[in-house]
Amino acid sequence: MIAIYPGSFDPITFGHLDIIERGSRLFEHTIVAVLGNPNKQPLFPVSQRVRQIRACTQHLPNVEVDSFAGLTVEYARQCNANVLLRGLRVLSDFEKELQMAHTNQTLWDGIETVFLATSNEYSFLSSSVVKEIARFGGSVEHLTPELVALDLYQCFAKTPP
Ligand code: COD
Repeated sequence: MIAIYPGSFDPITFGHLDIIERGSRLFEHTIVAVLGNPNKQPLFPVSQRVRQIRACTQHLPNVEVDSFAGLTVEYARQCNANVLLRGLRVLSDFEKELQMAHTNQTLWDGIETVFLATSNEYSFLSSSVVKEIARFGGSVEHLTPELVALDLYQCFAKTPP
């Protein structure tokens, strides 16, 4: 079974990576799909986010990293994937994710959304938190892979600790 793990990943964190690693044990093939959203102003361009995720998932042979535009279900259909993998952290995630899963089902009834509960140690972690800490000069190596931390320091002109 092929699963798509769609998201913004701006940037990837250890929370995302945990979901990817656990998903790779459940599905034959997992495609991490980075959305190029024209309505959002990301910190990192799509190509850089794809490079970051590829570098962090090299140890997972059944994981592929790609980018897409438009509807997630259309991209899933093109990839012959019928699972959308998503992560849940807090109650507010659940509300948003359930609405998204129901919307996607109305668009294509061949898709199922599978939710993985966050690992305890990453329940507070989001891309926004990581960016905010880096923006104000804090260290983020405990929250995101080293190469991403270095990209963040460069972005916010901080000398690595
Ligand atoms: N632990 C566990 N899971 C986590 C963690 C963590 N610490 N951090 C993030 N996650 C999960 C999120 O809950 C989410 O499931 C996933 O990882 C990706 O998170 P983000 O924030 O990088 O990406 P999102 O949620 O912004 O991605 C939204 C999409 C791009 C998937 C969505 O907007 C989309 O499908 N857009 C395309 C247009 C479309 O098809 N619209 C119709 C459906 S609404």
